[in-house]
Amino acid sequence: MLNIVLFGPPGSGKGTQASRIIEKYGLVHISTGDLLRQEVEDGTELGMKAKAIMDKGELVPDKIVIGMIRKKLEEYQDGPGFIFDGFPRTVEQARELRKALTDFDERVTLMISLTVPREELVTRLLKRGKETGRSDDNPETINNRIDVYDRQTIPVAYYYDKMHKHHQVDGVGSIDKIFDRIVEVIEKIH
Ligand code: B4P
Repeated sequence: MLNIVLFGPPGSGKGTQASRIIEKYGLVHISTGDLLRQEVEDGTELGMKAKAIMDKGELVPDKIVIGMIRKKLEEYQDGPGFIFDGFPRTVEQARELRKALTDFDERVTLMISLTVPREELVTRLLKRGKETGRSDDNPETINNRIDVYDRQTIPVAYYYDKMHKHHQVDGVGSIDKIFDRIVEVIEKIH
């Protein structure tokens, strides 16, 4: 299996690049953001709880997110591999992912981290907010999401660094160019 963690701050292009990677490698896409937004749309109890947290730009509790991931892993355990988009976002989530994959005799193959300056992140997310009306793409929430990333999510990069699985990719430029940089990293390892 090829199991990729796609990492980076909000607006760094994770969702955008994940679709390209899936097209090329046929991986199963697991985006915790998409899964949570689906719960919100379905009006479930979990979704109602998650919406309030997401609208503030905070992280949904680890327990909830890990439960959703385990369900997906079980569903697609015989597939070609996974792309984890926007997960793990805390060291606790990274540890739990490791445990869950070990249960299936699997592991994270590599982690790709997209680097983009804060100013560019804000510009991209404000643009998306205007175009799609996504409720967490407003100035106040965007700034908090980036702060939360710096505080709670950056340590995940050190976690994968220690295992020599962390690969940084410049996330500025055209979508095609960034995709080429990602493929170069994947091909070197896989
Ligand atoms: P996510 O859905 O993961 O949202 P995101 O970080 O903003 O990334 P997204 O994939 O949507 O955007 P992308 O960078 O591709 O999370 C939303 C919320 O859900 C979180 O704040 C949190 O509350 C909760 N959550 C999710 N996962 C969680 C977890 N594991 N634990 C706890 N809570 C969790 O793209 C952004 C924009 O940039 C797009 O409009 C795109 O068109 C544009 N773009 C992309 N590449 C570009 C490029 N090269 N140049 C110019 N623009 C580009």
